[in-house]
Formats: sequence, C-alpha cells, structure tokens
Amino acid sequence: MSVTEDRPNVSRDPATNQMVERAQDEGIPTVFDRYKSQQPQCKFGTTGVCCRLCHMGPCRITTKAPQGICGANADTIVARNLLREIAAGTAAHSDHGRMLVRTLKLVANGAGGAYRIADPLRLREVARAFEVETEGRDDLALAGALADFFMTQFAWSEETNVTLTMAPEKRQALWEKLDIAPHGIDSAVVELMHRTHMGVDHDYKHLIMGGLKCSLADGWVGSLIATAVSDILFGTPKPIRSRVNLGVLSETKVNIIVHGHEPTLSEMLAVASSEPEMVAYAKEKGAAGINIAGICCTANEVLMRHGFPIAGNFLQQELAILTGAVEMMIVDVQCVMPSLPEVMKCFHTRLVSTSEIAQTFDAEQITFEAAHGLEHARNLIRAAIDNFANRDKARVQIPQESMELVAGFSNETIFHMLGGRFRSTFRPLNDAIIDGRIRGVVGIVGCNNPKVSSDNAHVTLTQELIKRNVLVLQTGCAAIACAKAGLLTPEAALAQAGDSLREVCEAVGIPPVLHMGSCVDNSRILLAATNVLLEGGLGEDLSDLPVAGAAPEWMSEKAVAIGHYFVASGLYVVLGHPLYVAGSENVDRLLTEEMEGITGGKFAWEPDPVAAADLIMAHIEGKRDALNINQKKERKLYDMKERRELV
Ligand code: SF4
Ligand code: MSK
Repeated sequence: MSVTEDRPNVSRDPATNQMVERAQDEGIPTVFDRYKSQQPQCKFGTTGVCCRLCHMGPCRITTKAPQGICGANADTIVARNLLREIAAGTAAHSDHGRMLVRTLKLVANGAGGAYRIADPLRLREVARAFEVETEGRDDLALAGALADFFMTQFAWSEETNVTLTMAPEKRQALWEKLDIAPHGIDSAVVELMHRTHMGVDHDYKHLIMGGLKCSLADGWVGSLIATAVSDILFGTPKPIRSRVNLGVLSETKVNIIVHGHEPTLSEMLAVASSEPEMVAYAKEKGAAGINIAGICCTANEVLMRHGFPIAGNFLQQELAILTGAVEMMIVDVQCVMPSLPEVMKCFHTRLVSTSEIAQTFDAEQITFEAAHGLEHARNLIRAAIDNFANRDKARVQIPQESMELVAGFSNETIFHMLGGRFRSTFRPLNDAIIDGRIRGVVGIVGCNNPKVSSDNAHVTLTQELIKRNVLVLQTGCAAIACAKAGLLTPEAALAQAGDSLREVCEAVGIPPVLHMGSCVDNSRILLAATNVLLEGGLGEDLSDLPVAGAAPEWMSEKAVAIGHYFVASGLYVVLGHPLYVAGSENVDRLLTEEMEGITGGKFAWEPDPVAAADLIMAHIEGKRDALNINQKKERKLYDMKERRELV
C-alpha cells in the first residue's frame, strides 16, 4: 500500500507529496515508509517510563510494577529521561558554537585560510557587550581576545556564565535565586549526565530545575555565542531575496546541496562556486553553471548571508535526491538522516560527509579543516561537476514548486529598520504593542515530524497569528515551511495579516513574518524579546511581555532544550506534541502548570494549530491585561488652550 493511500496528508507541500509518490512508484523507502513500519510506537517510550540507565534494567513502569528495580518511580524516570534530552540538545548547539569559536581563533592567528572578519563592527559591538578590551586592538587581535573569552564560557568556573548578562537584570536575579544560572556549558551538560546516572538525583522537581539550568547554557550561552561568531565571521544578515522548495534545483546546472548546521564549509562553497574558473569548468563539462541549494539549517545560514536558495526542510532531504538532479550532497552535523546513502544508491548523487565527528556509512568522508576551507570547497565543487556527466536525464524529475521569499532579519537589522534613517530603536514596535495595533510577538521554530502532515501546523499557526495581529519571528525548518507557503514574501504575508498589524508593518517597512535564521539563531529571538523589554513600557521582565514561543512539528532533542530555555526565560511555549512526560502526572503538571509560579513560563501541548493559536492569544491578552495596556483609552478632544499647554 502506498504511504499516501491511507495518509493522504503526508505534507501540505505538493512538491513533497510528488516526490513521496515517486519513491513509492520506484520502491525506494523514505522516512514516511519507515514511520509507518514503526507503528504502533512504544507507549513506554512515548510516556517516558522506560529506563535503561543501569544494567539491572531495563525497567518499565506499569500499574503492576510502579518502581524500577532500584526503586525509581515514574516521576524520577520521566524526569531523568527528559534531562538527558536537554543535555544532548544543549551539547549539539554548543559544540556547533565551539567549532565557530575555533575558526575565529584560527583567523585571529592568521591560520584561518580564506576566512576573514566579515563584520568588524559587529566584532567590536560583541566585544564591548562582554567587556573584552577593544582599545588599541586591531580586528585580528580583538578577534583573538574575543575567541579566548568565548572559550572560557565552555569550561566550568566559580562564576556563572558571563553571556547570561545579556538577559534582563530581573531575570538574571531570578536565575541566581533559583540556582539555575549555569557555570559553563560543558559542565552544565556533564552535570546533567551525572545527576541522571543511576542512584544520584531522584527528586523530580530538583531534576527538572537542573534541566532548566542546562538549557540556559544552550540558549543564553552556546547558541548565543554561535550566532555572534557566525555574524562576525560571515556577516550579520540583512534582508535578502531568494527562492525555496525543490523547484530551485536546476535541470541544466550542477546541483550541490549543503545540509546540516555548521556554516563554515558552506561559506567557502559560496565563495568557490562563483569563481569564474569554477563556472567555466562546469560549462566545459556541459552544465549551464553551478547551483548551490540548502536543506535544514545550513540552508538557512547560506540563505541569510548569500541569498542561496533552499531546496527544502528536514523531511525533504531524501526527496531532494529523488529528483535525480543532485550531483552532490555535502553534509556536516545534526538532522542528517542515516538513510541517505540508501537513496543515493538509486541515483548518481555523491554523498560527502565533512565533519570530524560525523561519519555516515557509505558516504565519502572529507574531514574539513578551516585552514584549507577554500581548497576543500573547490575540490568538492570540481568533483560535483565531474559527476554531472553521470546524471541520467531521463530520470530527472524536479517538482515545479518554488516560492519567492525574503529572509535575513537579524536583531541589528530590525533595530535599524524600525528606527528608520535617523536612530536605531525598537520604539515603534513597543508603541504598536502598547497601543494594541500589534497584540504581541510569537517565535515559531522547530522541525518537521512525520507524525503530522509536514508544514501544515507551521503554516496554519502562522496564518492564524498574523491574522490576529501578532508579529511572528521564525527560525529553522519552521521558517522554511512558511517560506514554501509564501508567507515570507512580504506582499503575501501582508495580504493575510490583520488590519492593524498590516498598517504597522507597512509604516515601518518590515514584513509580518520575519525569518531570523537557523536553530542556534533562536538566541536572536531571546535578544529580540530583551530589546523590546529594555525599550520600556512593557514591564520589567521577559515574563511580563505579551510574547510566546511555539514548535508545532518539532522532533529533535535540540527542540527540547530550546523549549526549556524559553520556559526558563519566563516565556509560554506551545508544543505541537507533548514531551515524553505523560507517564508522570507530577512532571507533566510541573511543566504545564506549576512552572509558571517558578519561572513565569510554562509549556502547553496542543496538536491543533488553530487551538494552539487560541491558547497563545489567551496568554498574550492575559499579559496585556496585567500590563494594563488593554484599557480602552478615552479619546480626549483638546481646546486650543490645552494644546498650547501640551507643547
Ligand atoms: Fe531500572 Fe533503576 Fe536501573 Fe533505571 S536505574 S534501569 S529504573 S534499576
Ligand atoms: S534543522 S533541529 S530539523 S528545525 Fe535546524 Fe530543522 Fe529541527 Fe533540524
């Protein structure tokens, strides 16, 4: 039976459905087939009550066996499993950040090959923010000092992480009071692994607070560092136009797909692909040129800075190969399916894995070194061009769908756009929120998941929120989903926005849905919320703001960490499907109810995107009531004398 016969809604994206049909016709298994063959999924796993943390187990909690062999109950087991996900998510984002800091240090030492400081202004701005001495230092010396400072943020220290000072003061004080301010990224991850080892931390409340601490090391430290260093090395994003979906692949050019998360090699691929010798070599081999497109967050990185097209989001990685038009897929880390080589075997595509820590069975391994980045990039592009001759034109099937988009909304850019020509400021945004023309701001982030029709919840939730005059910030695969549906074209999004949101967006020149980057760039969302707060008039802490987060189709452990650092930052987070905590009423209640009294934030689970929008609106309006900005202001007509007194 076809995967789409009994599940006609594999995706709301026609290009995805077309390629899934092709896979079915040709008997090539994809993620959607494997999802089916995993049904029914294990209830012990999905409710979080399966423990294999020691070899007396594994143990599974049931009504007949309410404790594991060691005596751990459902609360302990559920909380420990959750913490290990937070640790893994934090490690992934932060190791990505460390890789970038290493490259920054190489550049500073003159050993960075073709890498440069692309944004010296941002370098100085970031250094000043962390009190790294800028006086008397040229860019390279300053880059070295900043890289050294960032490296100190990974190791354990008596002091809490310095980058936490980017958060509002009241929030920092709360973290101190709750004892959840991390003392180093690596030690936060190690601490969670230690606490969840058999026979250590057993109190579910204490465990969950430990999880929040580690998640803060992700959002406010590791991810924040990754974003800042990417901006310094590769440039701070500015609005840029491009296209998205499988239709960006070319019938006539050499197609190279970059996939994963680390932007370092793809930056050099961007440079090398436009070199005249490379283009000439492609033409010599019968191609019209070189087309670099991305999947997942590497895609978002090269989109934000170079305007390179995006071939698709997470669930489209196998489908891109199924077009028969991809000469090479270059992968780095995270969200790369181990199934790719199997699909490759049916086509001429070459799969190249480039990270020293990530090898894929049957993929070619070319371990990337920053000092030789440009050389690696040229070699890979040449190899892809050579592979063009192996493309079987009769088997090429590229879906027509491709959509225009505008991305590149860093905080710095939003700041400048809102301030117009004269002064960078968030004031117009705050004023619009205070007077109710914008009801609030929501970050919609995260992956796709074959458990639900791909892209549908992202798109529907976004449409519902902009219709209700909420400004939407996006990253990751959520942004790609909405881009495919046309919501990242300012014109289309404005047409779907509520009247007052549209009026504000048109007046200040920003679209109602802002693509802010990759998964680590969720730190930009934290800083956007902080900027709004610091601008004034909307309370004293992040938890006072009419702001929320949502991950309607998430699947990754990184999303678990992200959700927790949003909640630890005082924000309301609606997930499209629950964390694996249903096996413990206590943990579930702590996360979805009691947490609000602790951090000011909490989780909700809601699969229906319209109902999720209702929940978010209720939260936003509640915050507006508490801020006293929902009061209808009486219109006062002034006489001439009163007007003079006002001047
Ligand atoms: Fe079982 Fe306890 Fe070992 Fe977990 S830690 S596997 S509950 S004995
Ligand atoms: S890539 S973590 S599937 S958003 Fe960042 Fe997409 Fe989720 Fe990976």
